[in-house]
Amino acid sequence: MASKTKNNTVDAMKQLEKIESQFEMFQILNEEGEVVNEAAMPELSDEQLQELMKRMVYTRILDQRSISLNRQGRLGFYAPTAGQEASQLASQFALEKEDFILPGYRDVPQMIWHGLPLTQAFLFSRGHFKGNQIPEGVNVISPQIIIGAQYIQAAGVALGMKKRGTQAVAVTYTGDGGSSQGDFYEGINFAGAYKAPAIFFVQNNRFAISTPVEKQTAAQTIAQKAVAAGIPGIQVDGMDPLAVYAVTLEARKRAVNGEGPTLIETMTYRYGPHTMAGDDPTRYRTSDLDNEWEKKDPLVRFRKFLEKKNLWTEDMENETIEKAKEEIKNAIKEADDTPKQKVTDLMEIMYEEMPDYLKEQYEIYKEKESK
Ligand SMILES: Cc1ncc(C[n+]2csc(CCOP(=O)(O)OP(=O)(O)O)c2C)c(N)n1
Ligand SMILES: [Mg+2]
Repeated sequence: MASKTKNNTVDAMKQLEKIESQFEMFQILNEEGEVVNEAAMPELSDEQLQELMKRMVYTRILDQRSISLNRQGRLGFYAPTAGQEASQLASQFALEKEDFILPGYRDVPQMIWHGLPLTQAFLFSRGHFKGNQIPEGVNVISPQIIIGAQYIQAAGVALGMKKRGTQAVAVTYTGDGGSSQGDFYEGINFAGAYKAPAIFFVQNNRFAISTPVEKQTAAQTIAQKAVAAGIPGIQVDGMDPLAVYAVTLEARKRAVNGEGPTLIETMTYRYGPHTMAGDDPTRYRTSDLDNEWEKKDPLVRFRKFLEKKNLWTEDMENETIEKAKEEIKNAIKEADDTPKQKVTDLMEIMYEEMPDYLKEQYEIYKEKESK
């Protein structure tokens, strides 16, 4: 028998509505490139603003070239990035070299701007082991394919940094779909409990392959999931590079000051398919939705902002595009010139000391490869 509701029962719905209403999207530049939040403007020099624009233009070209190279059969796995440049590059722009990035499969741009040579990004795409041999001093690990697993690893890296007294942060990225995984909750909860210096990004591009975010969660925002972990959560306009930069910088400051992790939800969109492995977005997204988001484009918005300040010209844009094309051409050539990986390579790099049961197979392959 259902019991009668008492008058003094907590109004749980009201409590939820109150919490959800607090999570407003933070923005500095609107779609027209106008500053709508002067007080929050980050202190960036003219050169830094230009550099950020260059990186976004460069990365848009890298995306276009990577898609073509994939279609020509010259690249393997590739997850398109166009649309997500502000979310990816403005967040990395707020980091220091000693910070450690734990990326997902779509986050190759952040790895490159954190120091990974382009050739290695191409080798990673081809499944070559040299793509995963990150140079000393470049603080990134290979992109995570298991959705959400990088959140757990980031919590661990951040705790390690804290224990060593390193003045740096662990930064990780997942998607809206990733925020449904158990690892997501375990990661933010653990980092919160230990006040570990981590920044957890959820790049909410509205779809997990074909699943819309509305089917992913009943929560109004992903940022509010931070509340349960007892850490700050911020929803930011992920098409606005200045807003993304500003919230990342603040989260970083808090983390190195010993104040613990932050969850940042960037509202963004991927223009292309999920990956190049046959996904067709027209089957689950309308052209109206695509158009709505293309109007928010981070490059268009930031270009308008810079042009008004006389900080960006067509010549600068073309120079950046040419530089990108030239560097991409050289990097792909270098990847082509890299010796093909052999079975014995994989066996050699896997173990410091090869187990006896593999030694026999190793000799067989060594013999085959010598012919
Ligand atoms: C644990 C796990 N489950 C399922 C998959 C298959 N998978 C690959 S990408 C993806 C969707 C992820 O969407 P989201 O987190 O929103 O990231 P986005 O691709 O949109 O950047 C899924 C389900 C996987 N890689 N790992
Ligand atoms: Mg997504």
